[in-house]
Amino acid sequence: MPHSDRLQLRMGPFARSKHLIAAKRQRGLNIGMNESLRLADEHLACTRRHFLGLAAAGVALTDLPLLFADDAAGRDLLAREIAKLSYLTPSAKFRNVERHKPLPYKLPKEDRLRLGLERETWKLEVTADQESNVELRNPLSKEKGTALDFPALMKLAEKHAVRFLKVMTCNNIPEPLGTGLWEGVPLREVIWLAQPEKNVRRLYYRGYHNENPKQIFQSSLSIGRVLEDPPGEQPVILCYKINGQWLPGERGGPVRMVVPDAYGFKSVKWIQQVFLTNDYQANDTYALQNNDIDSGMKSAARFMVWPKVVKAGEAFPVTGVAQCGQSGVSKVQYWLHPTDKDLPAGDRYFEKGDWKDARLLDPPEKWGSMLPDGKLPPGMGQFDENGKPNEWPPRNAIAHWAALVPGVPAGKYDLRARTIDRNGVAQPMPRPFQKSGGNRILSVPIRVFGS
Ligand SMILES: Nc1nc2c(c(=O)[nH]1)N[C@H]1C(S)=C(S)[C@@H](COP(=O)(O)O)O[C@H]1N2
Ligand SMILES: [Mo]
Repeated sequence: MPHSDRLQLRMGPFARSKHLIAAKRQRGLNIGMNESLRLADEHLACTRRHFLGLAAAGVALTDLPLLFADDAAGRDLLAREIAKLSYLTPSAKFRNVERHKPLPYKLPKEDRLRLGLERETWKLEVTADQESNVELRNPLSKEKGTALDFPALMKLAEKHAVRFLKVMTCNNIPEPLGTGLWEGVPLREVIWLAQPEKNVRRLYYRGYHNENPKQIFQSSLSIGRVLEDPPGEQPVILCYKINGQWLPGERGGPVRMVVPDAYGFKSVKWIQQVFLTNDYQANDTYALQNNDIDSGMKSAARFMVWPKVVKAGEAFPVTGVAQCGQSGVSKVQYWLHPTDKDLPAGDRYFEKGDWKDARLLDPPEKWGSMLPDGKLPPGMGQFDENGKPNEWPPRNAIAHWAALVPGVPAGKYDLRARTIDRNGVAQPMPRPFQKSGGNRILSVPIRVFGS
């Protein structure tokens, strides 16, 4: 993360897995966990099922790690937690990336109403960039009384609403911020209301910024990306719901942009203004911070749960999530390497490691307790009419993975994980530069003791 981001980022409340804390306390467990990932609870439900399945199939799991133990206490604890768990991250558990002071959603309600930060008063303007020669027949503006309001957006939603899964990831933060089921109206429907005629190459857009130019956070897209979606890709949307509920203020509500194939900075929250321009250059806030603002999502494996300490010769479980970028994910691999043994020389991207296949877990049966019966609604992008994913994992979303690592002699080890995309290319290739999305191969330390 660049220095400037570190200063500006404000994190959501530290939402560590209650289940893990309880399990740790109860059993004196010493497990590692990716504290910044808000997917922990959801994840445990999926992966535990996998390990119990292995045990049931007769795979010998000596001393199946306590986290996954099937004794009565563990079962109760897990059953209670599993009931709440899902693939989707509850909105309140996302990590927030926001830089406004005060935060728009923390203003008093009467201010939010006055400033268009509530559904009752929200308005979106779609106008021509004054420095450009765009021809627009019907600008949607507050001044002319033609701005789009929430009822008008809902009217469009009746006919055009779309829903899809997307993991929100900041290109400068290795772990995903959260996975949502986002619902909205394709932005192009609103662009067409404004009747652009010619000289339009890009659009740029911004959210509420406390009427302070220094707090403007804006992003841009080519008009082409907004008007047309490549095969298998979802549209750019004006999003008003997450996980079946109205989009809350902390997630960018009442309405935010969601750009399915892009990193988080394109998905501007508290959206209020769109400008059409004939400028051919991007003017994203993130462009000024050395970021590659044209980058599509990358595939990358991240850790969720691993043992910090294991016994020599005993197999142990490790789990994680795989973010599915534009080239998909065909598998996840892990590599356990003794810390004091030299790494292969000149092997910058760990291509010569002794990589072993992990298991990519199937789509969950229950996606989230916030959905009726945990089921996805009908009409999901990325899924067919029977609710089957067109490909797994879906592009721009995630899948859970798990591996049972065979026992090794005592010593200190580094455990690494990586994805292989659908072109057969291993992370962090084909795009290893971090300012287009942090996809470095991560490692966690594991200590193996005694015999
Ligand atoms: N208005 C506004 N929108 C914004 C931001 C912001 O600071 N202000 N941050 C962006 C960045 S950099 C990211 S990574 C995502 C994070 O989305 P989240 O807070 O819903 O997790 O929001 C984007 N949208
Ligand atoms: Mo970001």
